[in-house]
Amino acid sequence: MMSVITLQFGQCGNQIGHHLFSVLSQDVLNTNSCYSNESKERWFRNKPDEDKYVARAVLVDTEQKVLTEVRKKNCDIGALWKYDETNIISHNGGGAGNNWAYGHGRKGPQFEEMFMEGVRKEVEKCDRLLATLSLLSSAGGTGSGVGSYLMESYRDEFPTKVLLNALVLPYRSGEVVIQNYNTVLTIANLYDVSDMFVIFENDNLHKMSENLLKNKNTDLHDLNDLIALKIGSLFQPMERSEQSRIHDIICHLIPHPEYKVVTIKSAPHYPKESGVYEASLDWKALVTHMKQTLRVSYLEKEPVFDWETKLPRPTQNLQHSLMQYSPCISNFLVTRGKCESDMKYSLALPLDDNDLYPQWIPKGSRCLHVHQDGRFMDMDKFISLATNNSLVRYSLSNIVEKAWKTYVHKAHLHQYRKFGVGEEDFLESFAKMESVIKSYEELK
Ligand SMILES: Nc1nc2c(ncn2[C@@H]2O[C@H](COP(=O)(O)OP(=O)(O)O)[C@@H](O)[C@H]2O)c(=O)[nH]1
Ligand SMILES: [Mg+2]
Repeated sequence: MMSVITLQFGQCGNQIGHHLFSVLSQDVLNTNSCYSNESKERWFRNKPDEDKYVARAVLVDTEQKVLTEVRKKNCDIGALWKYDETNIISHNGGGAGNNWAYGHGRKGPQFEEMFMEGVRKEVEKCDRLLATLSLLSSAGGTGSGVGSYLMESYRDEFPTKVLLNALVLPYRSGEVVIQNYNTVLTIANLYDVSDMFVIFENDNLHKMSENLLKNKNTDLHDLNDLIALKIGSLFQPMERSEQSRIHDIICHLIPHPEYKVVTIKSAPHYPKESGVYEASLDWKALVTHMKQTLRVSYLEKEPVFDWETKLPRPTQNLQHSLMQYSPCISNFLVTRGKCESDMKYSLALPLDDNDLYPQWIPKGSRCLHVHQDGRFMDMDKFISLATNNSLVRYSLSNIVEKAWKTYVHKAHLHQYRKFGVGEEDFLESFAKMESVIKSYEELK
């Protein structure tokens, strides 16, 4: 059986990690789902003499706050799982100052030995290591800077293992200015080290939480619930399906190393209290809804509207002449929940349409669909679409443009120079980002 090791970096990474393992454990540990054995083995280790499953995870933070909470939750008597205390790695050094350079140049090296020790121990405890999944935000200093540094160390020691990054992009407004610098440096430095990025945008998640879950006081934990569901629905094993092997998901989604950025669309999301809602939806409506999320406006070729923040509607016909889609490299559709078998095989067909892909993408490598009759998180139906497509360029170029505007005024650069990140490093990172954005722009 094959396993995944999760790496949690900084406040965001560690908070998401806790939500993720809670979702995964809820999904399988107390039910007899068809993939529970495989799933337990994938995410947890279980020693018979221990009372709880132990997450295959290594946690790193430069601050104590989040890890202290994690340690506290580790002692919850009712919990089904916990972290290995020796894999919780922190320093009393007071944060990374929301500065990629400080995290990368100063703090990263301090953590390296303990971190790699933890990772090696986890690798030894896997029958076979399937992939490593790291969780972090790009905007702070620990996840971004320390995380980048440590993933480079990981890559040096394990050059052939699959490395996935789940990366949270900051809110577009209202946060610190240098978040854009940090994001550029993080993505640029991790691009060649990683096999795939799964990008999460706090703005989109926030809207989903407000519009769909009716959370008027949406906070980061609500966003993390959504992130955990998305990651879980994509990476939980599938019953008897070779394609649920993470390696195959990545081979399909990332056919070319220039295009490594994936987002996960998912539905339905609705307030916990209103269980009636889901029953009215059929699979076709959900697939249509997924396709809608790839729409761009006909003239501006920009995203029309974030369809993911709208409720899917019972079966609707798309008016083809008025629609245009953002060009895709590849799509991976996962459906979990009961479905009649004659329908199962044709479900993903709308996502194979010519109008979604540049001509040079062969028909057979467009949309891969895997289906699982068993429920995910006890939901009647759950659909998720991991999509490698041109829409990401809007988010990436928004960040790069803002970073560049600050950069030409030489604002805040001394804070980076102090820790060894100079003009050349910045220019190299900008160039890397520009080339990624350009590749996505050129998809037609
Ligand atoms: N979705 C989400 N975003 C977070 C969370 N915590 C922090 N962030 C975002 O992450 C960025 C700050 O990074 P943070 O993880 O706090 O910094 P670090 O501890 O230095 O890595 C900001 O853009 C926050 O909006 C979280 O739990 N969930
Ligand atoms: Mg922090």
